Amino acid sequence: MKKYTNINDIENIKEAVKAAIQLKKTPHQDAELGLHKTLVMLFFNSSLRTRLSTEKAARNLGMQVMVLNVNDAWNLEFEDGTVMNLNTTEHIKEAAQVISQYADVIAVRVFPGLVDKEKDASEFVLNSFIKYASIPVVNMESATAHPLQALTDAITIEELKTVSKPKVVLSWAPHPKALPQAVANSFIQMMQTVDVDFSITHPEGYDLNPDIIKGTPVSYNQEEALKDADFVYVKNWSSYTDYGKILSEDANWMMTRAKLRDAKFMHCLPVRRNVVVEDAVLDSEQSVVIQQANNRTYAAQIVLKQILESL
Ligand code: AN0
Ligand code: CP
Repeated sequence: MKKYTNINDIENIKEAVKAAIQLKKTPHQDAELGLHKTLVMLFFNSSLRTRLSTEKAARNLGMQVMVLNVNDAWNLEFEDGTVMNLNTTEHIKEAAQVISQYADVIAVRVFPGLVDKEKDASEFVLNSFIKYASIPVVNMESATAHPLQALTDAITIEELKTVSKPKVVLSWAPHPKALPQAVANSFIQMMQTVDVDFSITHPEGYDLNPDIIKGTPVSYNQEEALKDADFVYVKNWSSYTDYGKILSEDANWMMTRAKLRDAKFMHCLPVRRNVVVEDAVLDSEQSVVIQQANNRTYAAQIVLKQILESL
């Protein structure tokens, strides 16, 4: 694999999910593969899981890891041909090439601004790294996608399912801050790829990019959508149509034990307790959020492994 910027970069997702479940049993089986290879992780935004699990995965493969919080480096310019006499100090052209001298793989986390829809959709930061770096690029959550999380979620569902084709529902939840659509987008694409009965529920005004939704059923009636669900994946996102806006903070959309019934509760974390989901769910046996977080390591490890094999 030459890059991992969206889930389609994985040639065979079913095989990758299986391989990740196997890696979980023998995480050090490829401890030599990454010897003398370096992963540089660049963070434009906060992270707990992605940062630690990706580093852990790289170390399991014998790699060296360097982490740079981009706010500690020079202010980057992304526009071509700009007169850089304002706040930006270094152009992405140099920065990406320089990082490529020190690393064998570069991973980037960069959230959307949620102001300019076209600009966010262009993935200008991630794509600039792809354009100017001479090494493989891994997406650690970009403006529109979080493919490491989606792979994790597929692994978790595969491990925990008790029927061959489980019913999976993505349910919107309220949140006081405007959040990206990235996690939802990648989860939807992943659920469209694996063998599940998948649907989405959210309030009116929260319809996601139709190019991602495609034929997936969407209901504005949460109660109806959740009927007989095996897995309920809860996530907030800000409006896509009224771009970046919070249109509803309706607490009725919070996930509760009563609504969840017998389903497993999934969330990528971090999660706001008693806003997105009530304590009684998170603290119950039905919550699988910690298993999900654990699987982040093996999702990252299978991705890095396939990239190292292609170097
Ligand atoms: C981010 C988001 O919703 O995309 C990161 C989730 C992994 N969440 C927050 O900023 C709270
Ligand atoms: N789920 C996830 O990506 O968590 P972090 O933002 O903490 O990395």
